[in-house]
Amino acid sequence: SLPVQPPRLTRLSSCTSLEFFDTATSPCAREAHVLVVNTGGTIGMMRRDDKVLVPEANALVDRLRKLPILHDEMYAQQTGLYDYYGMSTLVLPSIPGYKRIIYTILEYNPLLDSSNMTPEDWIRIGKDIEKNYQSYDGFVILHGTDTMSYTASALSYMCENLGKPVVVTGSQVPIYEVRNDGRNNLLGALMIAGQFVIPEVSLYFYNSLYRGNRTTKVDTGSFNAFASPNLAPLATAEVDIKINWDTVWRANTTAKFHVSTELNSNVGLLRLFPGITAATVRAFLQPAHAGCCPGNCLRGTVSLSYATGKVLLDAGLIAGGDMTPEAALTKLSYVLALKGLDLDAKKKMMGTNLRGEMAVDLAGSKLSLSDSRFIQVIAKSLRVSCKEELEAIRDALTPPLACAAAKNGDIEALEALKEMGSNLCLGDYDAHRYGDTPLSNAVRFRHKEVVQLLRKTGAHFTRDKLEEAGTELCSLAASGDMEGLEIWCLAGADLSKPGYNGQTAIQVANDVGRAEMVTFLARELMKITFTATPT
Ligand code: ASN
Repeated sequence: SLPVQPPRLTRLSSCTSLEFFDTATSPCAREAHVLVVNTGGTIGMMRRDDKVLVPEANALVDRLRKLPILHDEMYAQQTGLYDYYGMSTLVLPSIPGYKRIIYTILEYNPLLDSSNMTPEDWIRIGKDIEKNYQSYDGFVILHGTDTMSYTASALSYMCENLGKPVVVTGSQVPIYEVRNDGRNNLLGALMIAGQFVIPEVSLYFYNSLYRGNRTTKVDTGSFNAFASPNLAPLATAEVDIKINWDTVWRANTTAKFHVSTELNSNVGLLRLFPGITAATVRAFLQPAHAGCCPGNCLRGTVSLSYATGKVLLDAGLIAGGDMTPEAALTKLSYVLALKGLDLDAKKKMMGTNLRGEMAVDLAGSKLSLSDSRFIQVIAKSLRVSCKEELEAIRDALTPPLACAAAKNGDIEALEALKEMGSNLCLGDYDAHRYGDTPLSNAVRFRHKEVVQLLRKTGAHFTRDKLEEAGTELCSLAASGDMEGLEIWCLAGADLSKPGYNGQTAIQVANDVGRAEMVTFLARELMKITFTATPT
């Protein structure tokens, strides 16, 4: 049950530092914010009198608000949720051991049955993720099941250097019906997107989280509609949520997140069958010029050890390994559209594992997270060997190391930590006392480049910290500290946020006659006005 507390705004304006309130009973110190993009699908459909299912516009938020397992109205009221985020935002009830998951719904118009979706729709989703990337901890895409695996596969390639979870989900029965799978699917997807750093495009369905580009729809009549034939689930949500951390795919770079929105539409799927003629194949390949061969079986890989396979390879076919047809098709579309690569490089890419869509020959060089040398050295010196212990060490060590690196302005150390798969948004071991995160340390110790690096990898301040920032901004304005204001601004602070006495930084700067600072603040405020946020 929710600890009784005064509304957020009163509480924040009556104290100036996080240390003043009891964080053990302050759930808002532990909130995660997820953006839910509602593209359509059965999950939000209504059954007409003639039993036909049709999408229903502008209904989901209000309907979810009335479902206590998906929304906690009391918490929303007590914390001023709507004042802060608007009426499209909801909050999950408290789940022991979890952050409070706040979610904002962005609904598409028109809502689509996924069998009517095209690559244009994938691009739209990708753009919305990119536009909102810095403001959210994770993303849930509500989508129809018919083409969900195609969308998840396409997004997995389009999202380059992804550092946050993108979970695609939907349902077989509308969320408003008495017996339905939508509530569980949405709830599970939200919990995973808000609580865990699984920086992949994944697909959550019927208690399992799969890598999106490994899935295929296998059943229209079962709640268990998807299979991932060649890769075990990334997570299972039974009595406990168990994450298979060693399987989780991570971009091993600190490069900026980017969504590639170029896709080549001259691609197609041709199923080889006994008796198919050369003329059929030739006619099919006319416009496309490219062929990649995923297996015809659900499970397993294309075998190159047969004479027939060899003939196809000699004819220019690229073996698709254990990719699903959905993963192979969308990969072809993505790779062919890449700029600055010749055809040979593109062919090579088709046979390379880009986002965990195909098994790799580990005789090669790629190291997995648990092989990371640093962790091994530590593990050896501490005499641990099993996977769980290694993970525990990594999870315990990397947040304080990241905080220390941010404090010292050590960009190289941060890059190394990111390459190990650490989440640079996480707080220090004592975050619950001081609220330290790498980003807050970088701001406090004024390391501009570190702030930029952290923002690039998606780090952001919590709502509390941003609320609190108003007072800090005013005091910086009063003391004429331009550098301080700049760094807060880089870190994502809202310059229009008032301080404890209701004045904003620009008013303070004006009152004390700092003309240069007023100009600076006015310019920055203008920029913010033009940055779109979803409502
Ligand atoms: N026809 C629906 C869709 O793909 C099926 C579903 O969502 N269960 O949009």
